[in-house]
Amino acid sequence: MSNRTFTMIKPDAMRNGHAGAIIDRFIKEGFRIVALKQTKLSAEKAGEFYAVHKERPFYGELVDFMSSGVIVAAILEKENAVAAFRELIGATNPSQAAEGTIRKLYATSVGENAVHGSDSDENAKIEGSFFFSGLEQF
Ligand code: FUP
Repeated sequence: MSNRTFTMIKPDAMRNGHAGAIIDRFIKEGFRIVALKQTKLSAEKAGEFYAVHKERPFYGELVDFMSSGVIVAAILEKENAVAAFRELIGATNPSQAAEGTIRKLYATSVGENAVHGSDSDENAKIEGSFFFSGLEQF
C-alpha cells in the first residue's frame, strides 16, 4: 500500500471560493501535502485524464466542466490514504454524501462535485504522475 492519494479541487469549488477551506480540511484530517499546485486543464488534457469514462453519456460535459476554470491538484499522504480520503469527500452525488463530508458541504451537483479523489492505489500513482514530476513530490 502506498499511503498516497491524488486529489483535485474542481472548477466549481474554485469559483465558489472554497479552496482554502478544503485544503485546511485535508490538513486537519491528517493528510500530509506531498505536492500541490494551481493549474488549468485544456479540454484535451481533461479528456485524457478521464479517458476511462469515454463511453459514458456524461463524458462531454465532464470534459467541458473540468477544463472550464482553474483547479488545484495535490498528492496527499496518510495511512490508507485512498480509502480515508474517499470517506472524507463522500459519495459522488452530493445529495447522497454523508453529513460533514467535503462534497456534502461544498459540491453543487453530481457533475460539479467540488473534489476528485483517486479510487485505487494504482490510479493514485498514475494520476499523481499526470500532474507532478518526481522533483515536485516531497
Ligand atoms: P468519483 O470516483 O466519486 O469521482 O466518481 P466517478 O469516477 O464515478 O465519476 C467521475 C466524475 O464523473 C465525477 F466526479 C463527476 C462525473 N459524473 C457525472 O457527471 N455524472 C455521473 O452520473 C457520474 C459521474
